[in-house]
Amino acid sequence: MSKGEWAEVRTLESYIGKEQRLHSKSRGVFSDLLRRIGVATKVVGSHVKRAGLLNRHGIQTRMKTVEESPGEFSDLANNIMKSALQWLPSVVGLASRDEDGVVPIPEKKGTTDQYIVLFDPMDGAWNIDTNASVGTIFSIYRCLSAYDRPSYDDFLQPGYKQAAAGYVMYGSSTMFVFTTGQGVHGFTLDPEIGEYILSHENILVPDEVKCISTNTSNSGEWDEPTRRFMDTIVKGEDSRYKKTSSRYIGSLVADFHRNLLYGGVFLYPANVDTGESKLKLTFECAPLAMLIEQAGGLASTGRERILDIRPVDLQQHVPLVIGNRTEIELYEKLVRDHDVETGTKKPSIPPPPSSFPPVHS
Ligand code: FDP
Repeated sequence: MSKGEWAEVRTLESYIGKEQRLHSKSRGVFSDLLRRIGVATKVVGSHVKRAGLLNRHGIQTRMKTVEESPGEFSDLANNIMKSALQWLPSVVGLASRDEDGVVPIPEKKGTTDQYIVLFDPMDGAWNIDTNASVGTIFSIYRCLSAYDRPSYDDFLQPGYKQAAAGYVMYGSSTMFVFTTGQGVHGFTLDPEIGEYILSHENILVPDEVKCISTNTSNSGEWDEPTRRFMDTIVKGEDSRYKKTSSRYIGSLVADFHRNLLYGGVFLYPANVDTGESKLKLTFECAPLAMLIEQAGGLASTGRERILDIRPVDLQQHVPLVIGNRTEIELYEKLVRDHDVETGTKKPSIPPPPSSFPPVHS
């Protein structure tokens, strides 16, 4: 490699370092945390690559257990993430999609820069045995409590307070995609040298709807606005949707990632009878909402901006419609119109906060 070519190579390590240097008061604590997530996901990714050989049958274990209990492979990823993060002095709170409550971790004394990390260790685990892409999602908040132990409320902050969010997709390549509120950047793992290399800087969702992604076998449970929305995109006359294709992997990270790069909408709407969706606000929806907004798109329940929702429970489920701004606004309009028609008009969507809080301590 020539000197010029080397100058072009930017690793996750060097990128984080560069971002850190922009903050004169930064002590590198936040950067260390991001780096640690990078290392942990390399370990998870190396196991995913050998999943077929390790006899860790995510799907089979899952099918033996109740629907929401994690499979063996999810357990492995969960343990790797916990081991990697629990000893960091800055991590005072940890929560995993696969565990009830918060994860017990060693008490940290006297650290000034304290963070809460929430993660979904193995999203889309049902896909593992078919070699389809899966992912790890993470979300980082500042701990607001003045004591060394965070309170439960520290874990229940609205998504707009996230200091950073991201995911790692274990697909044909392994990609680390994250935002600290300064755009969305993607790094591809070079397996030869074991480094994440900057491959997608400042990702912006294209203003076209290449893909519409939802589990259509749930269509019998959709509400009226969701039906109208899907009809507009799938059957409608609007030239904007002439080239739209239906694409659904059933692995949120993979469906989101594809739509982020190509343009499109992912929906997991509420079941009309229960009002509930499968996806979890804190572990799945809020981090992806921060990413999509940073990439120029939107994420909503239809009635509320995802990032404005203050969770009431760590494992809370919310409907999610996420992707291109124009289509999410259309979905919200259809919901509003329907609420007016049926006389159940809900409060209007609150304006977004001006910005994400600054990070880098
Ligand atoms: P999984 O259960 O395999 O972990 O929320 C978890 C999730 O996958 C998402 O990754 C995925 O988008 C969704 O569930 C798929 O749910 P359906 O099978 O109901 O479509």
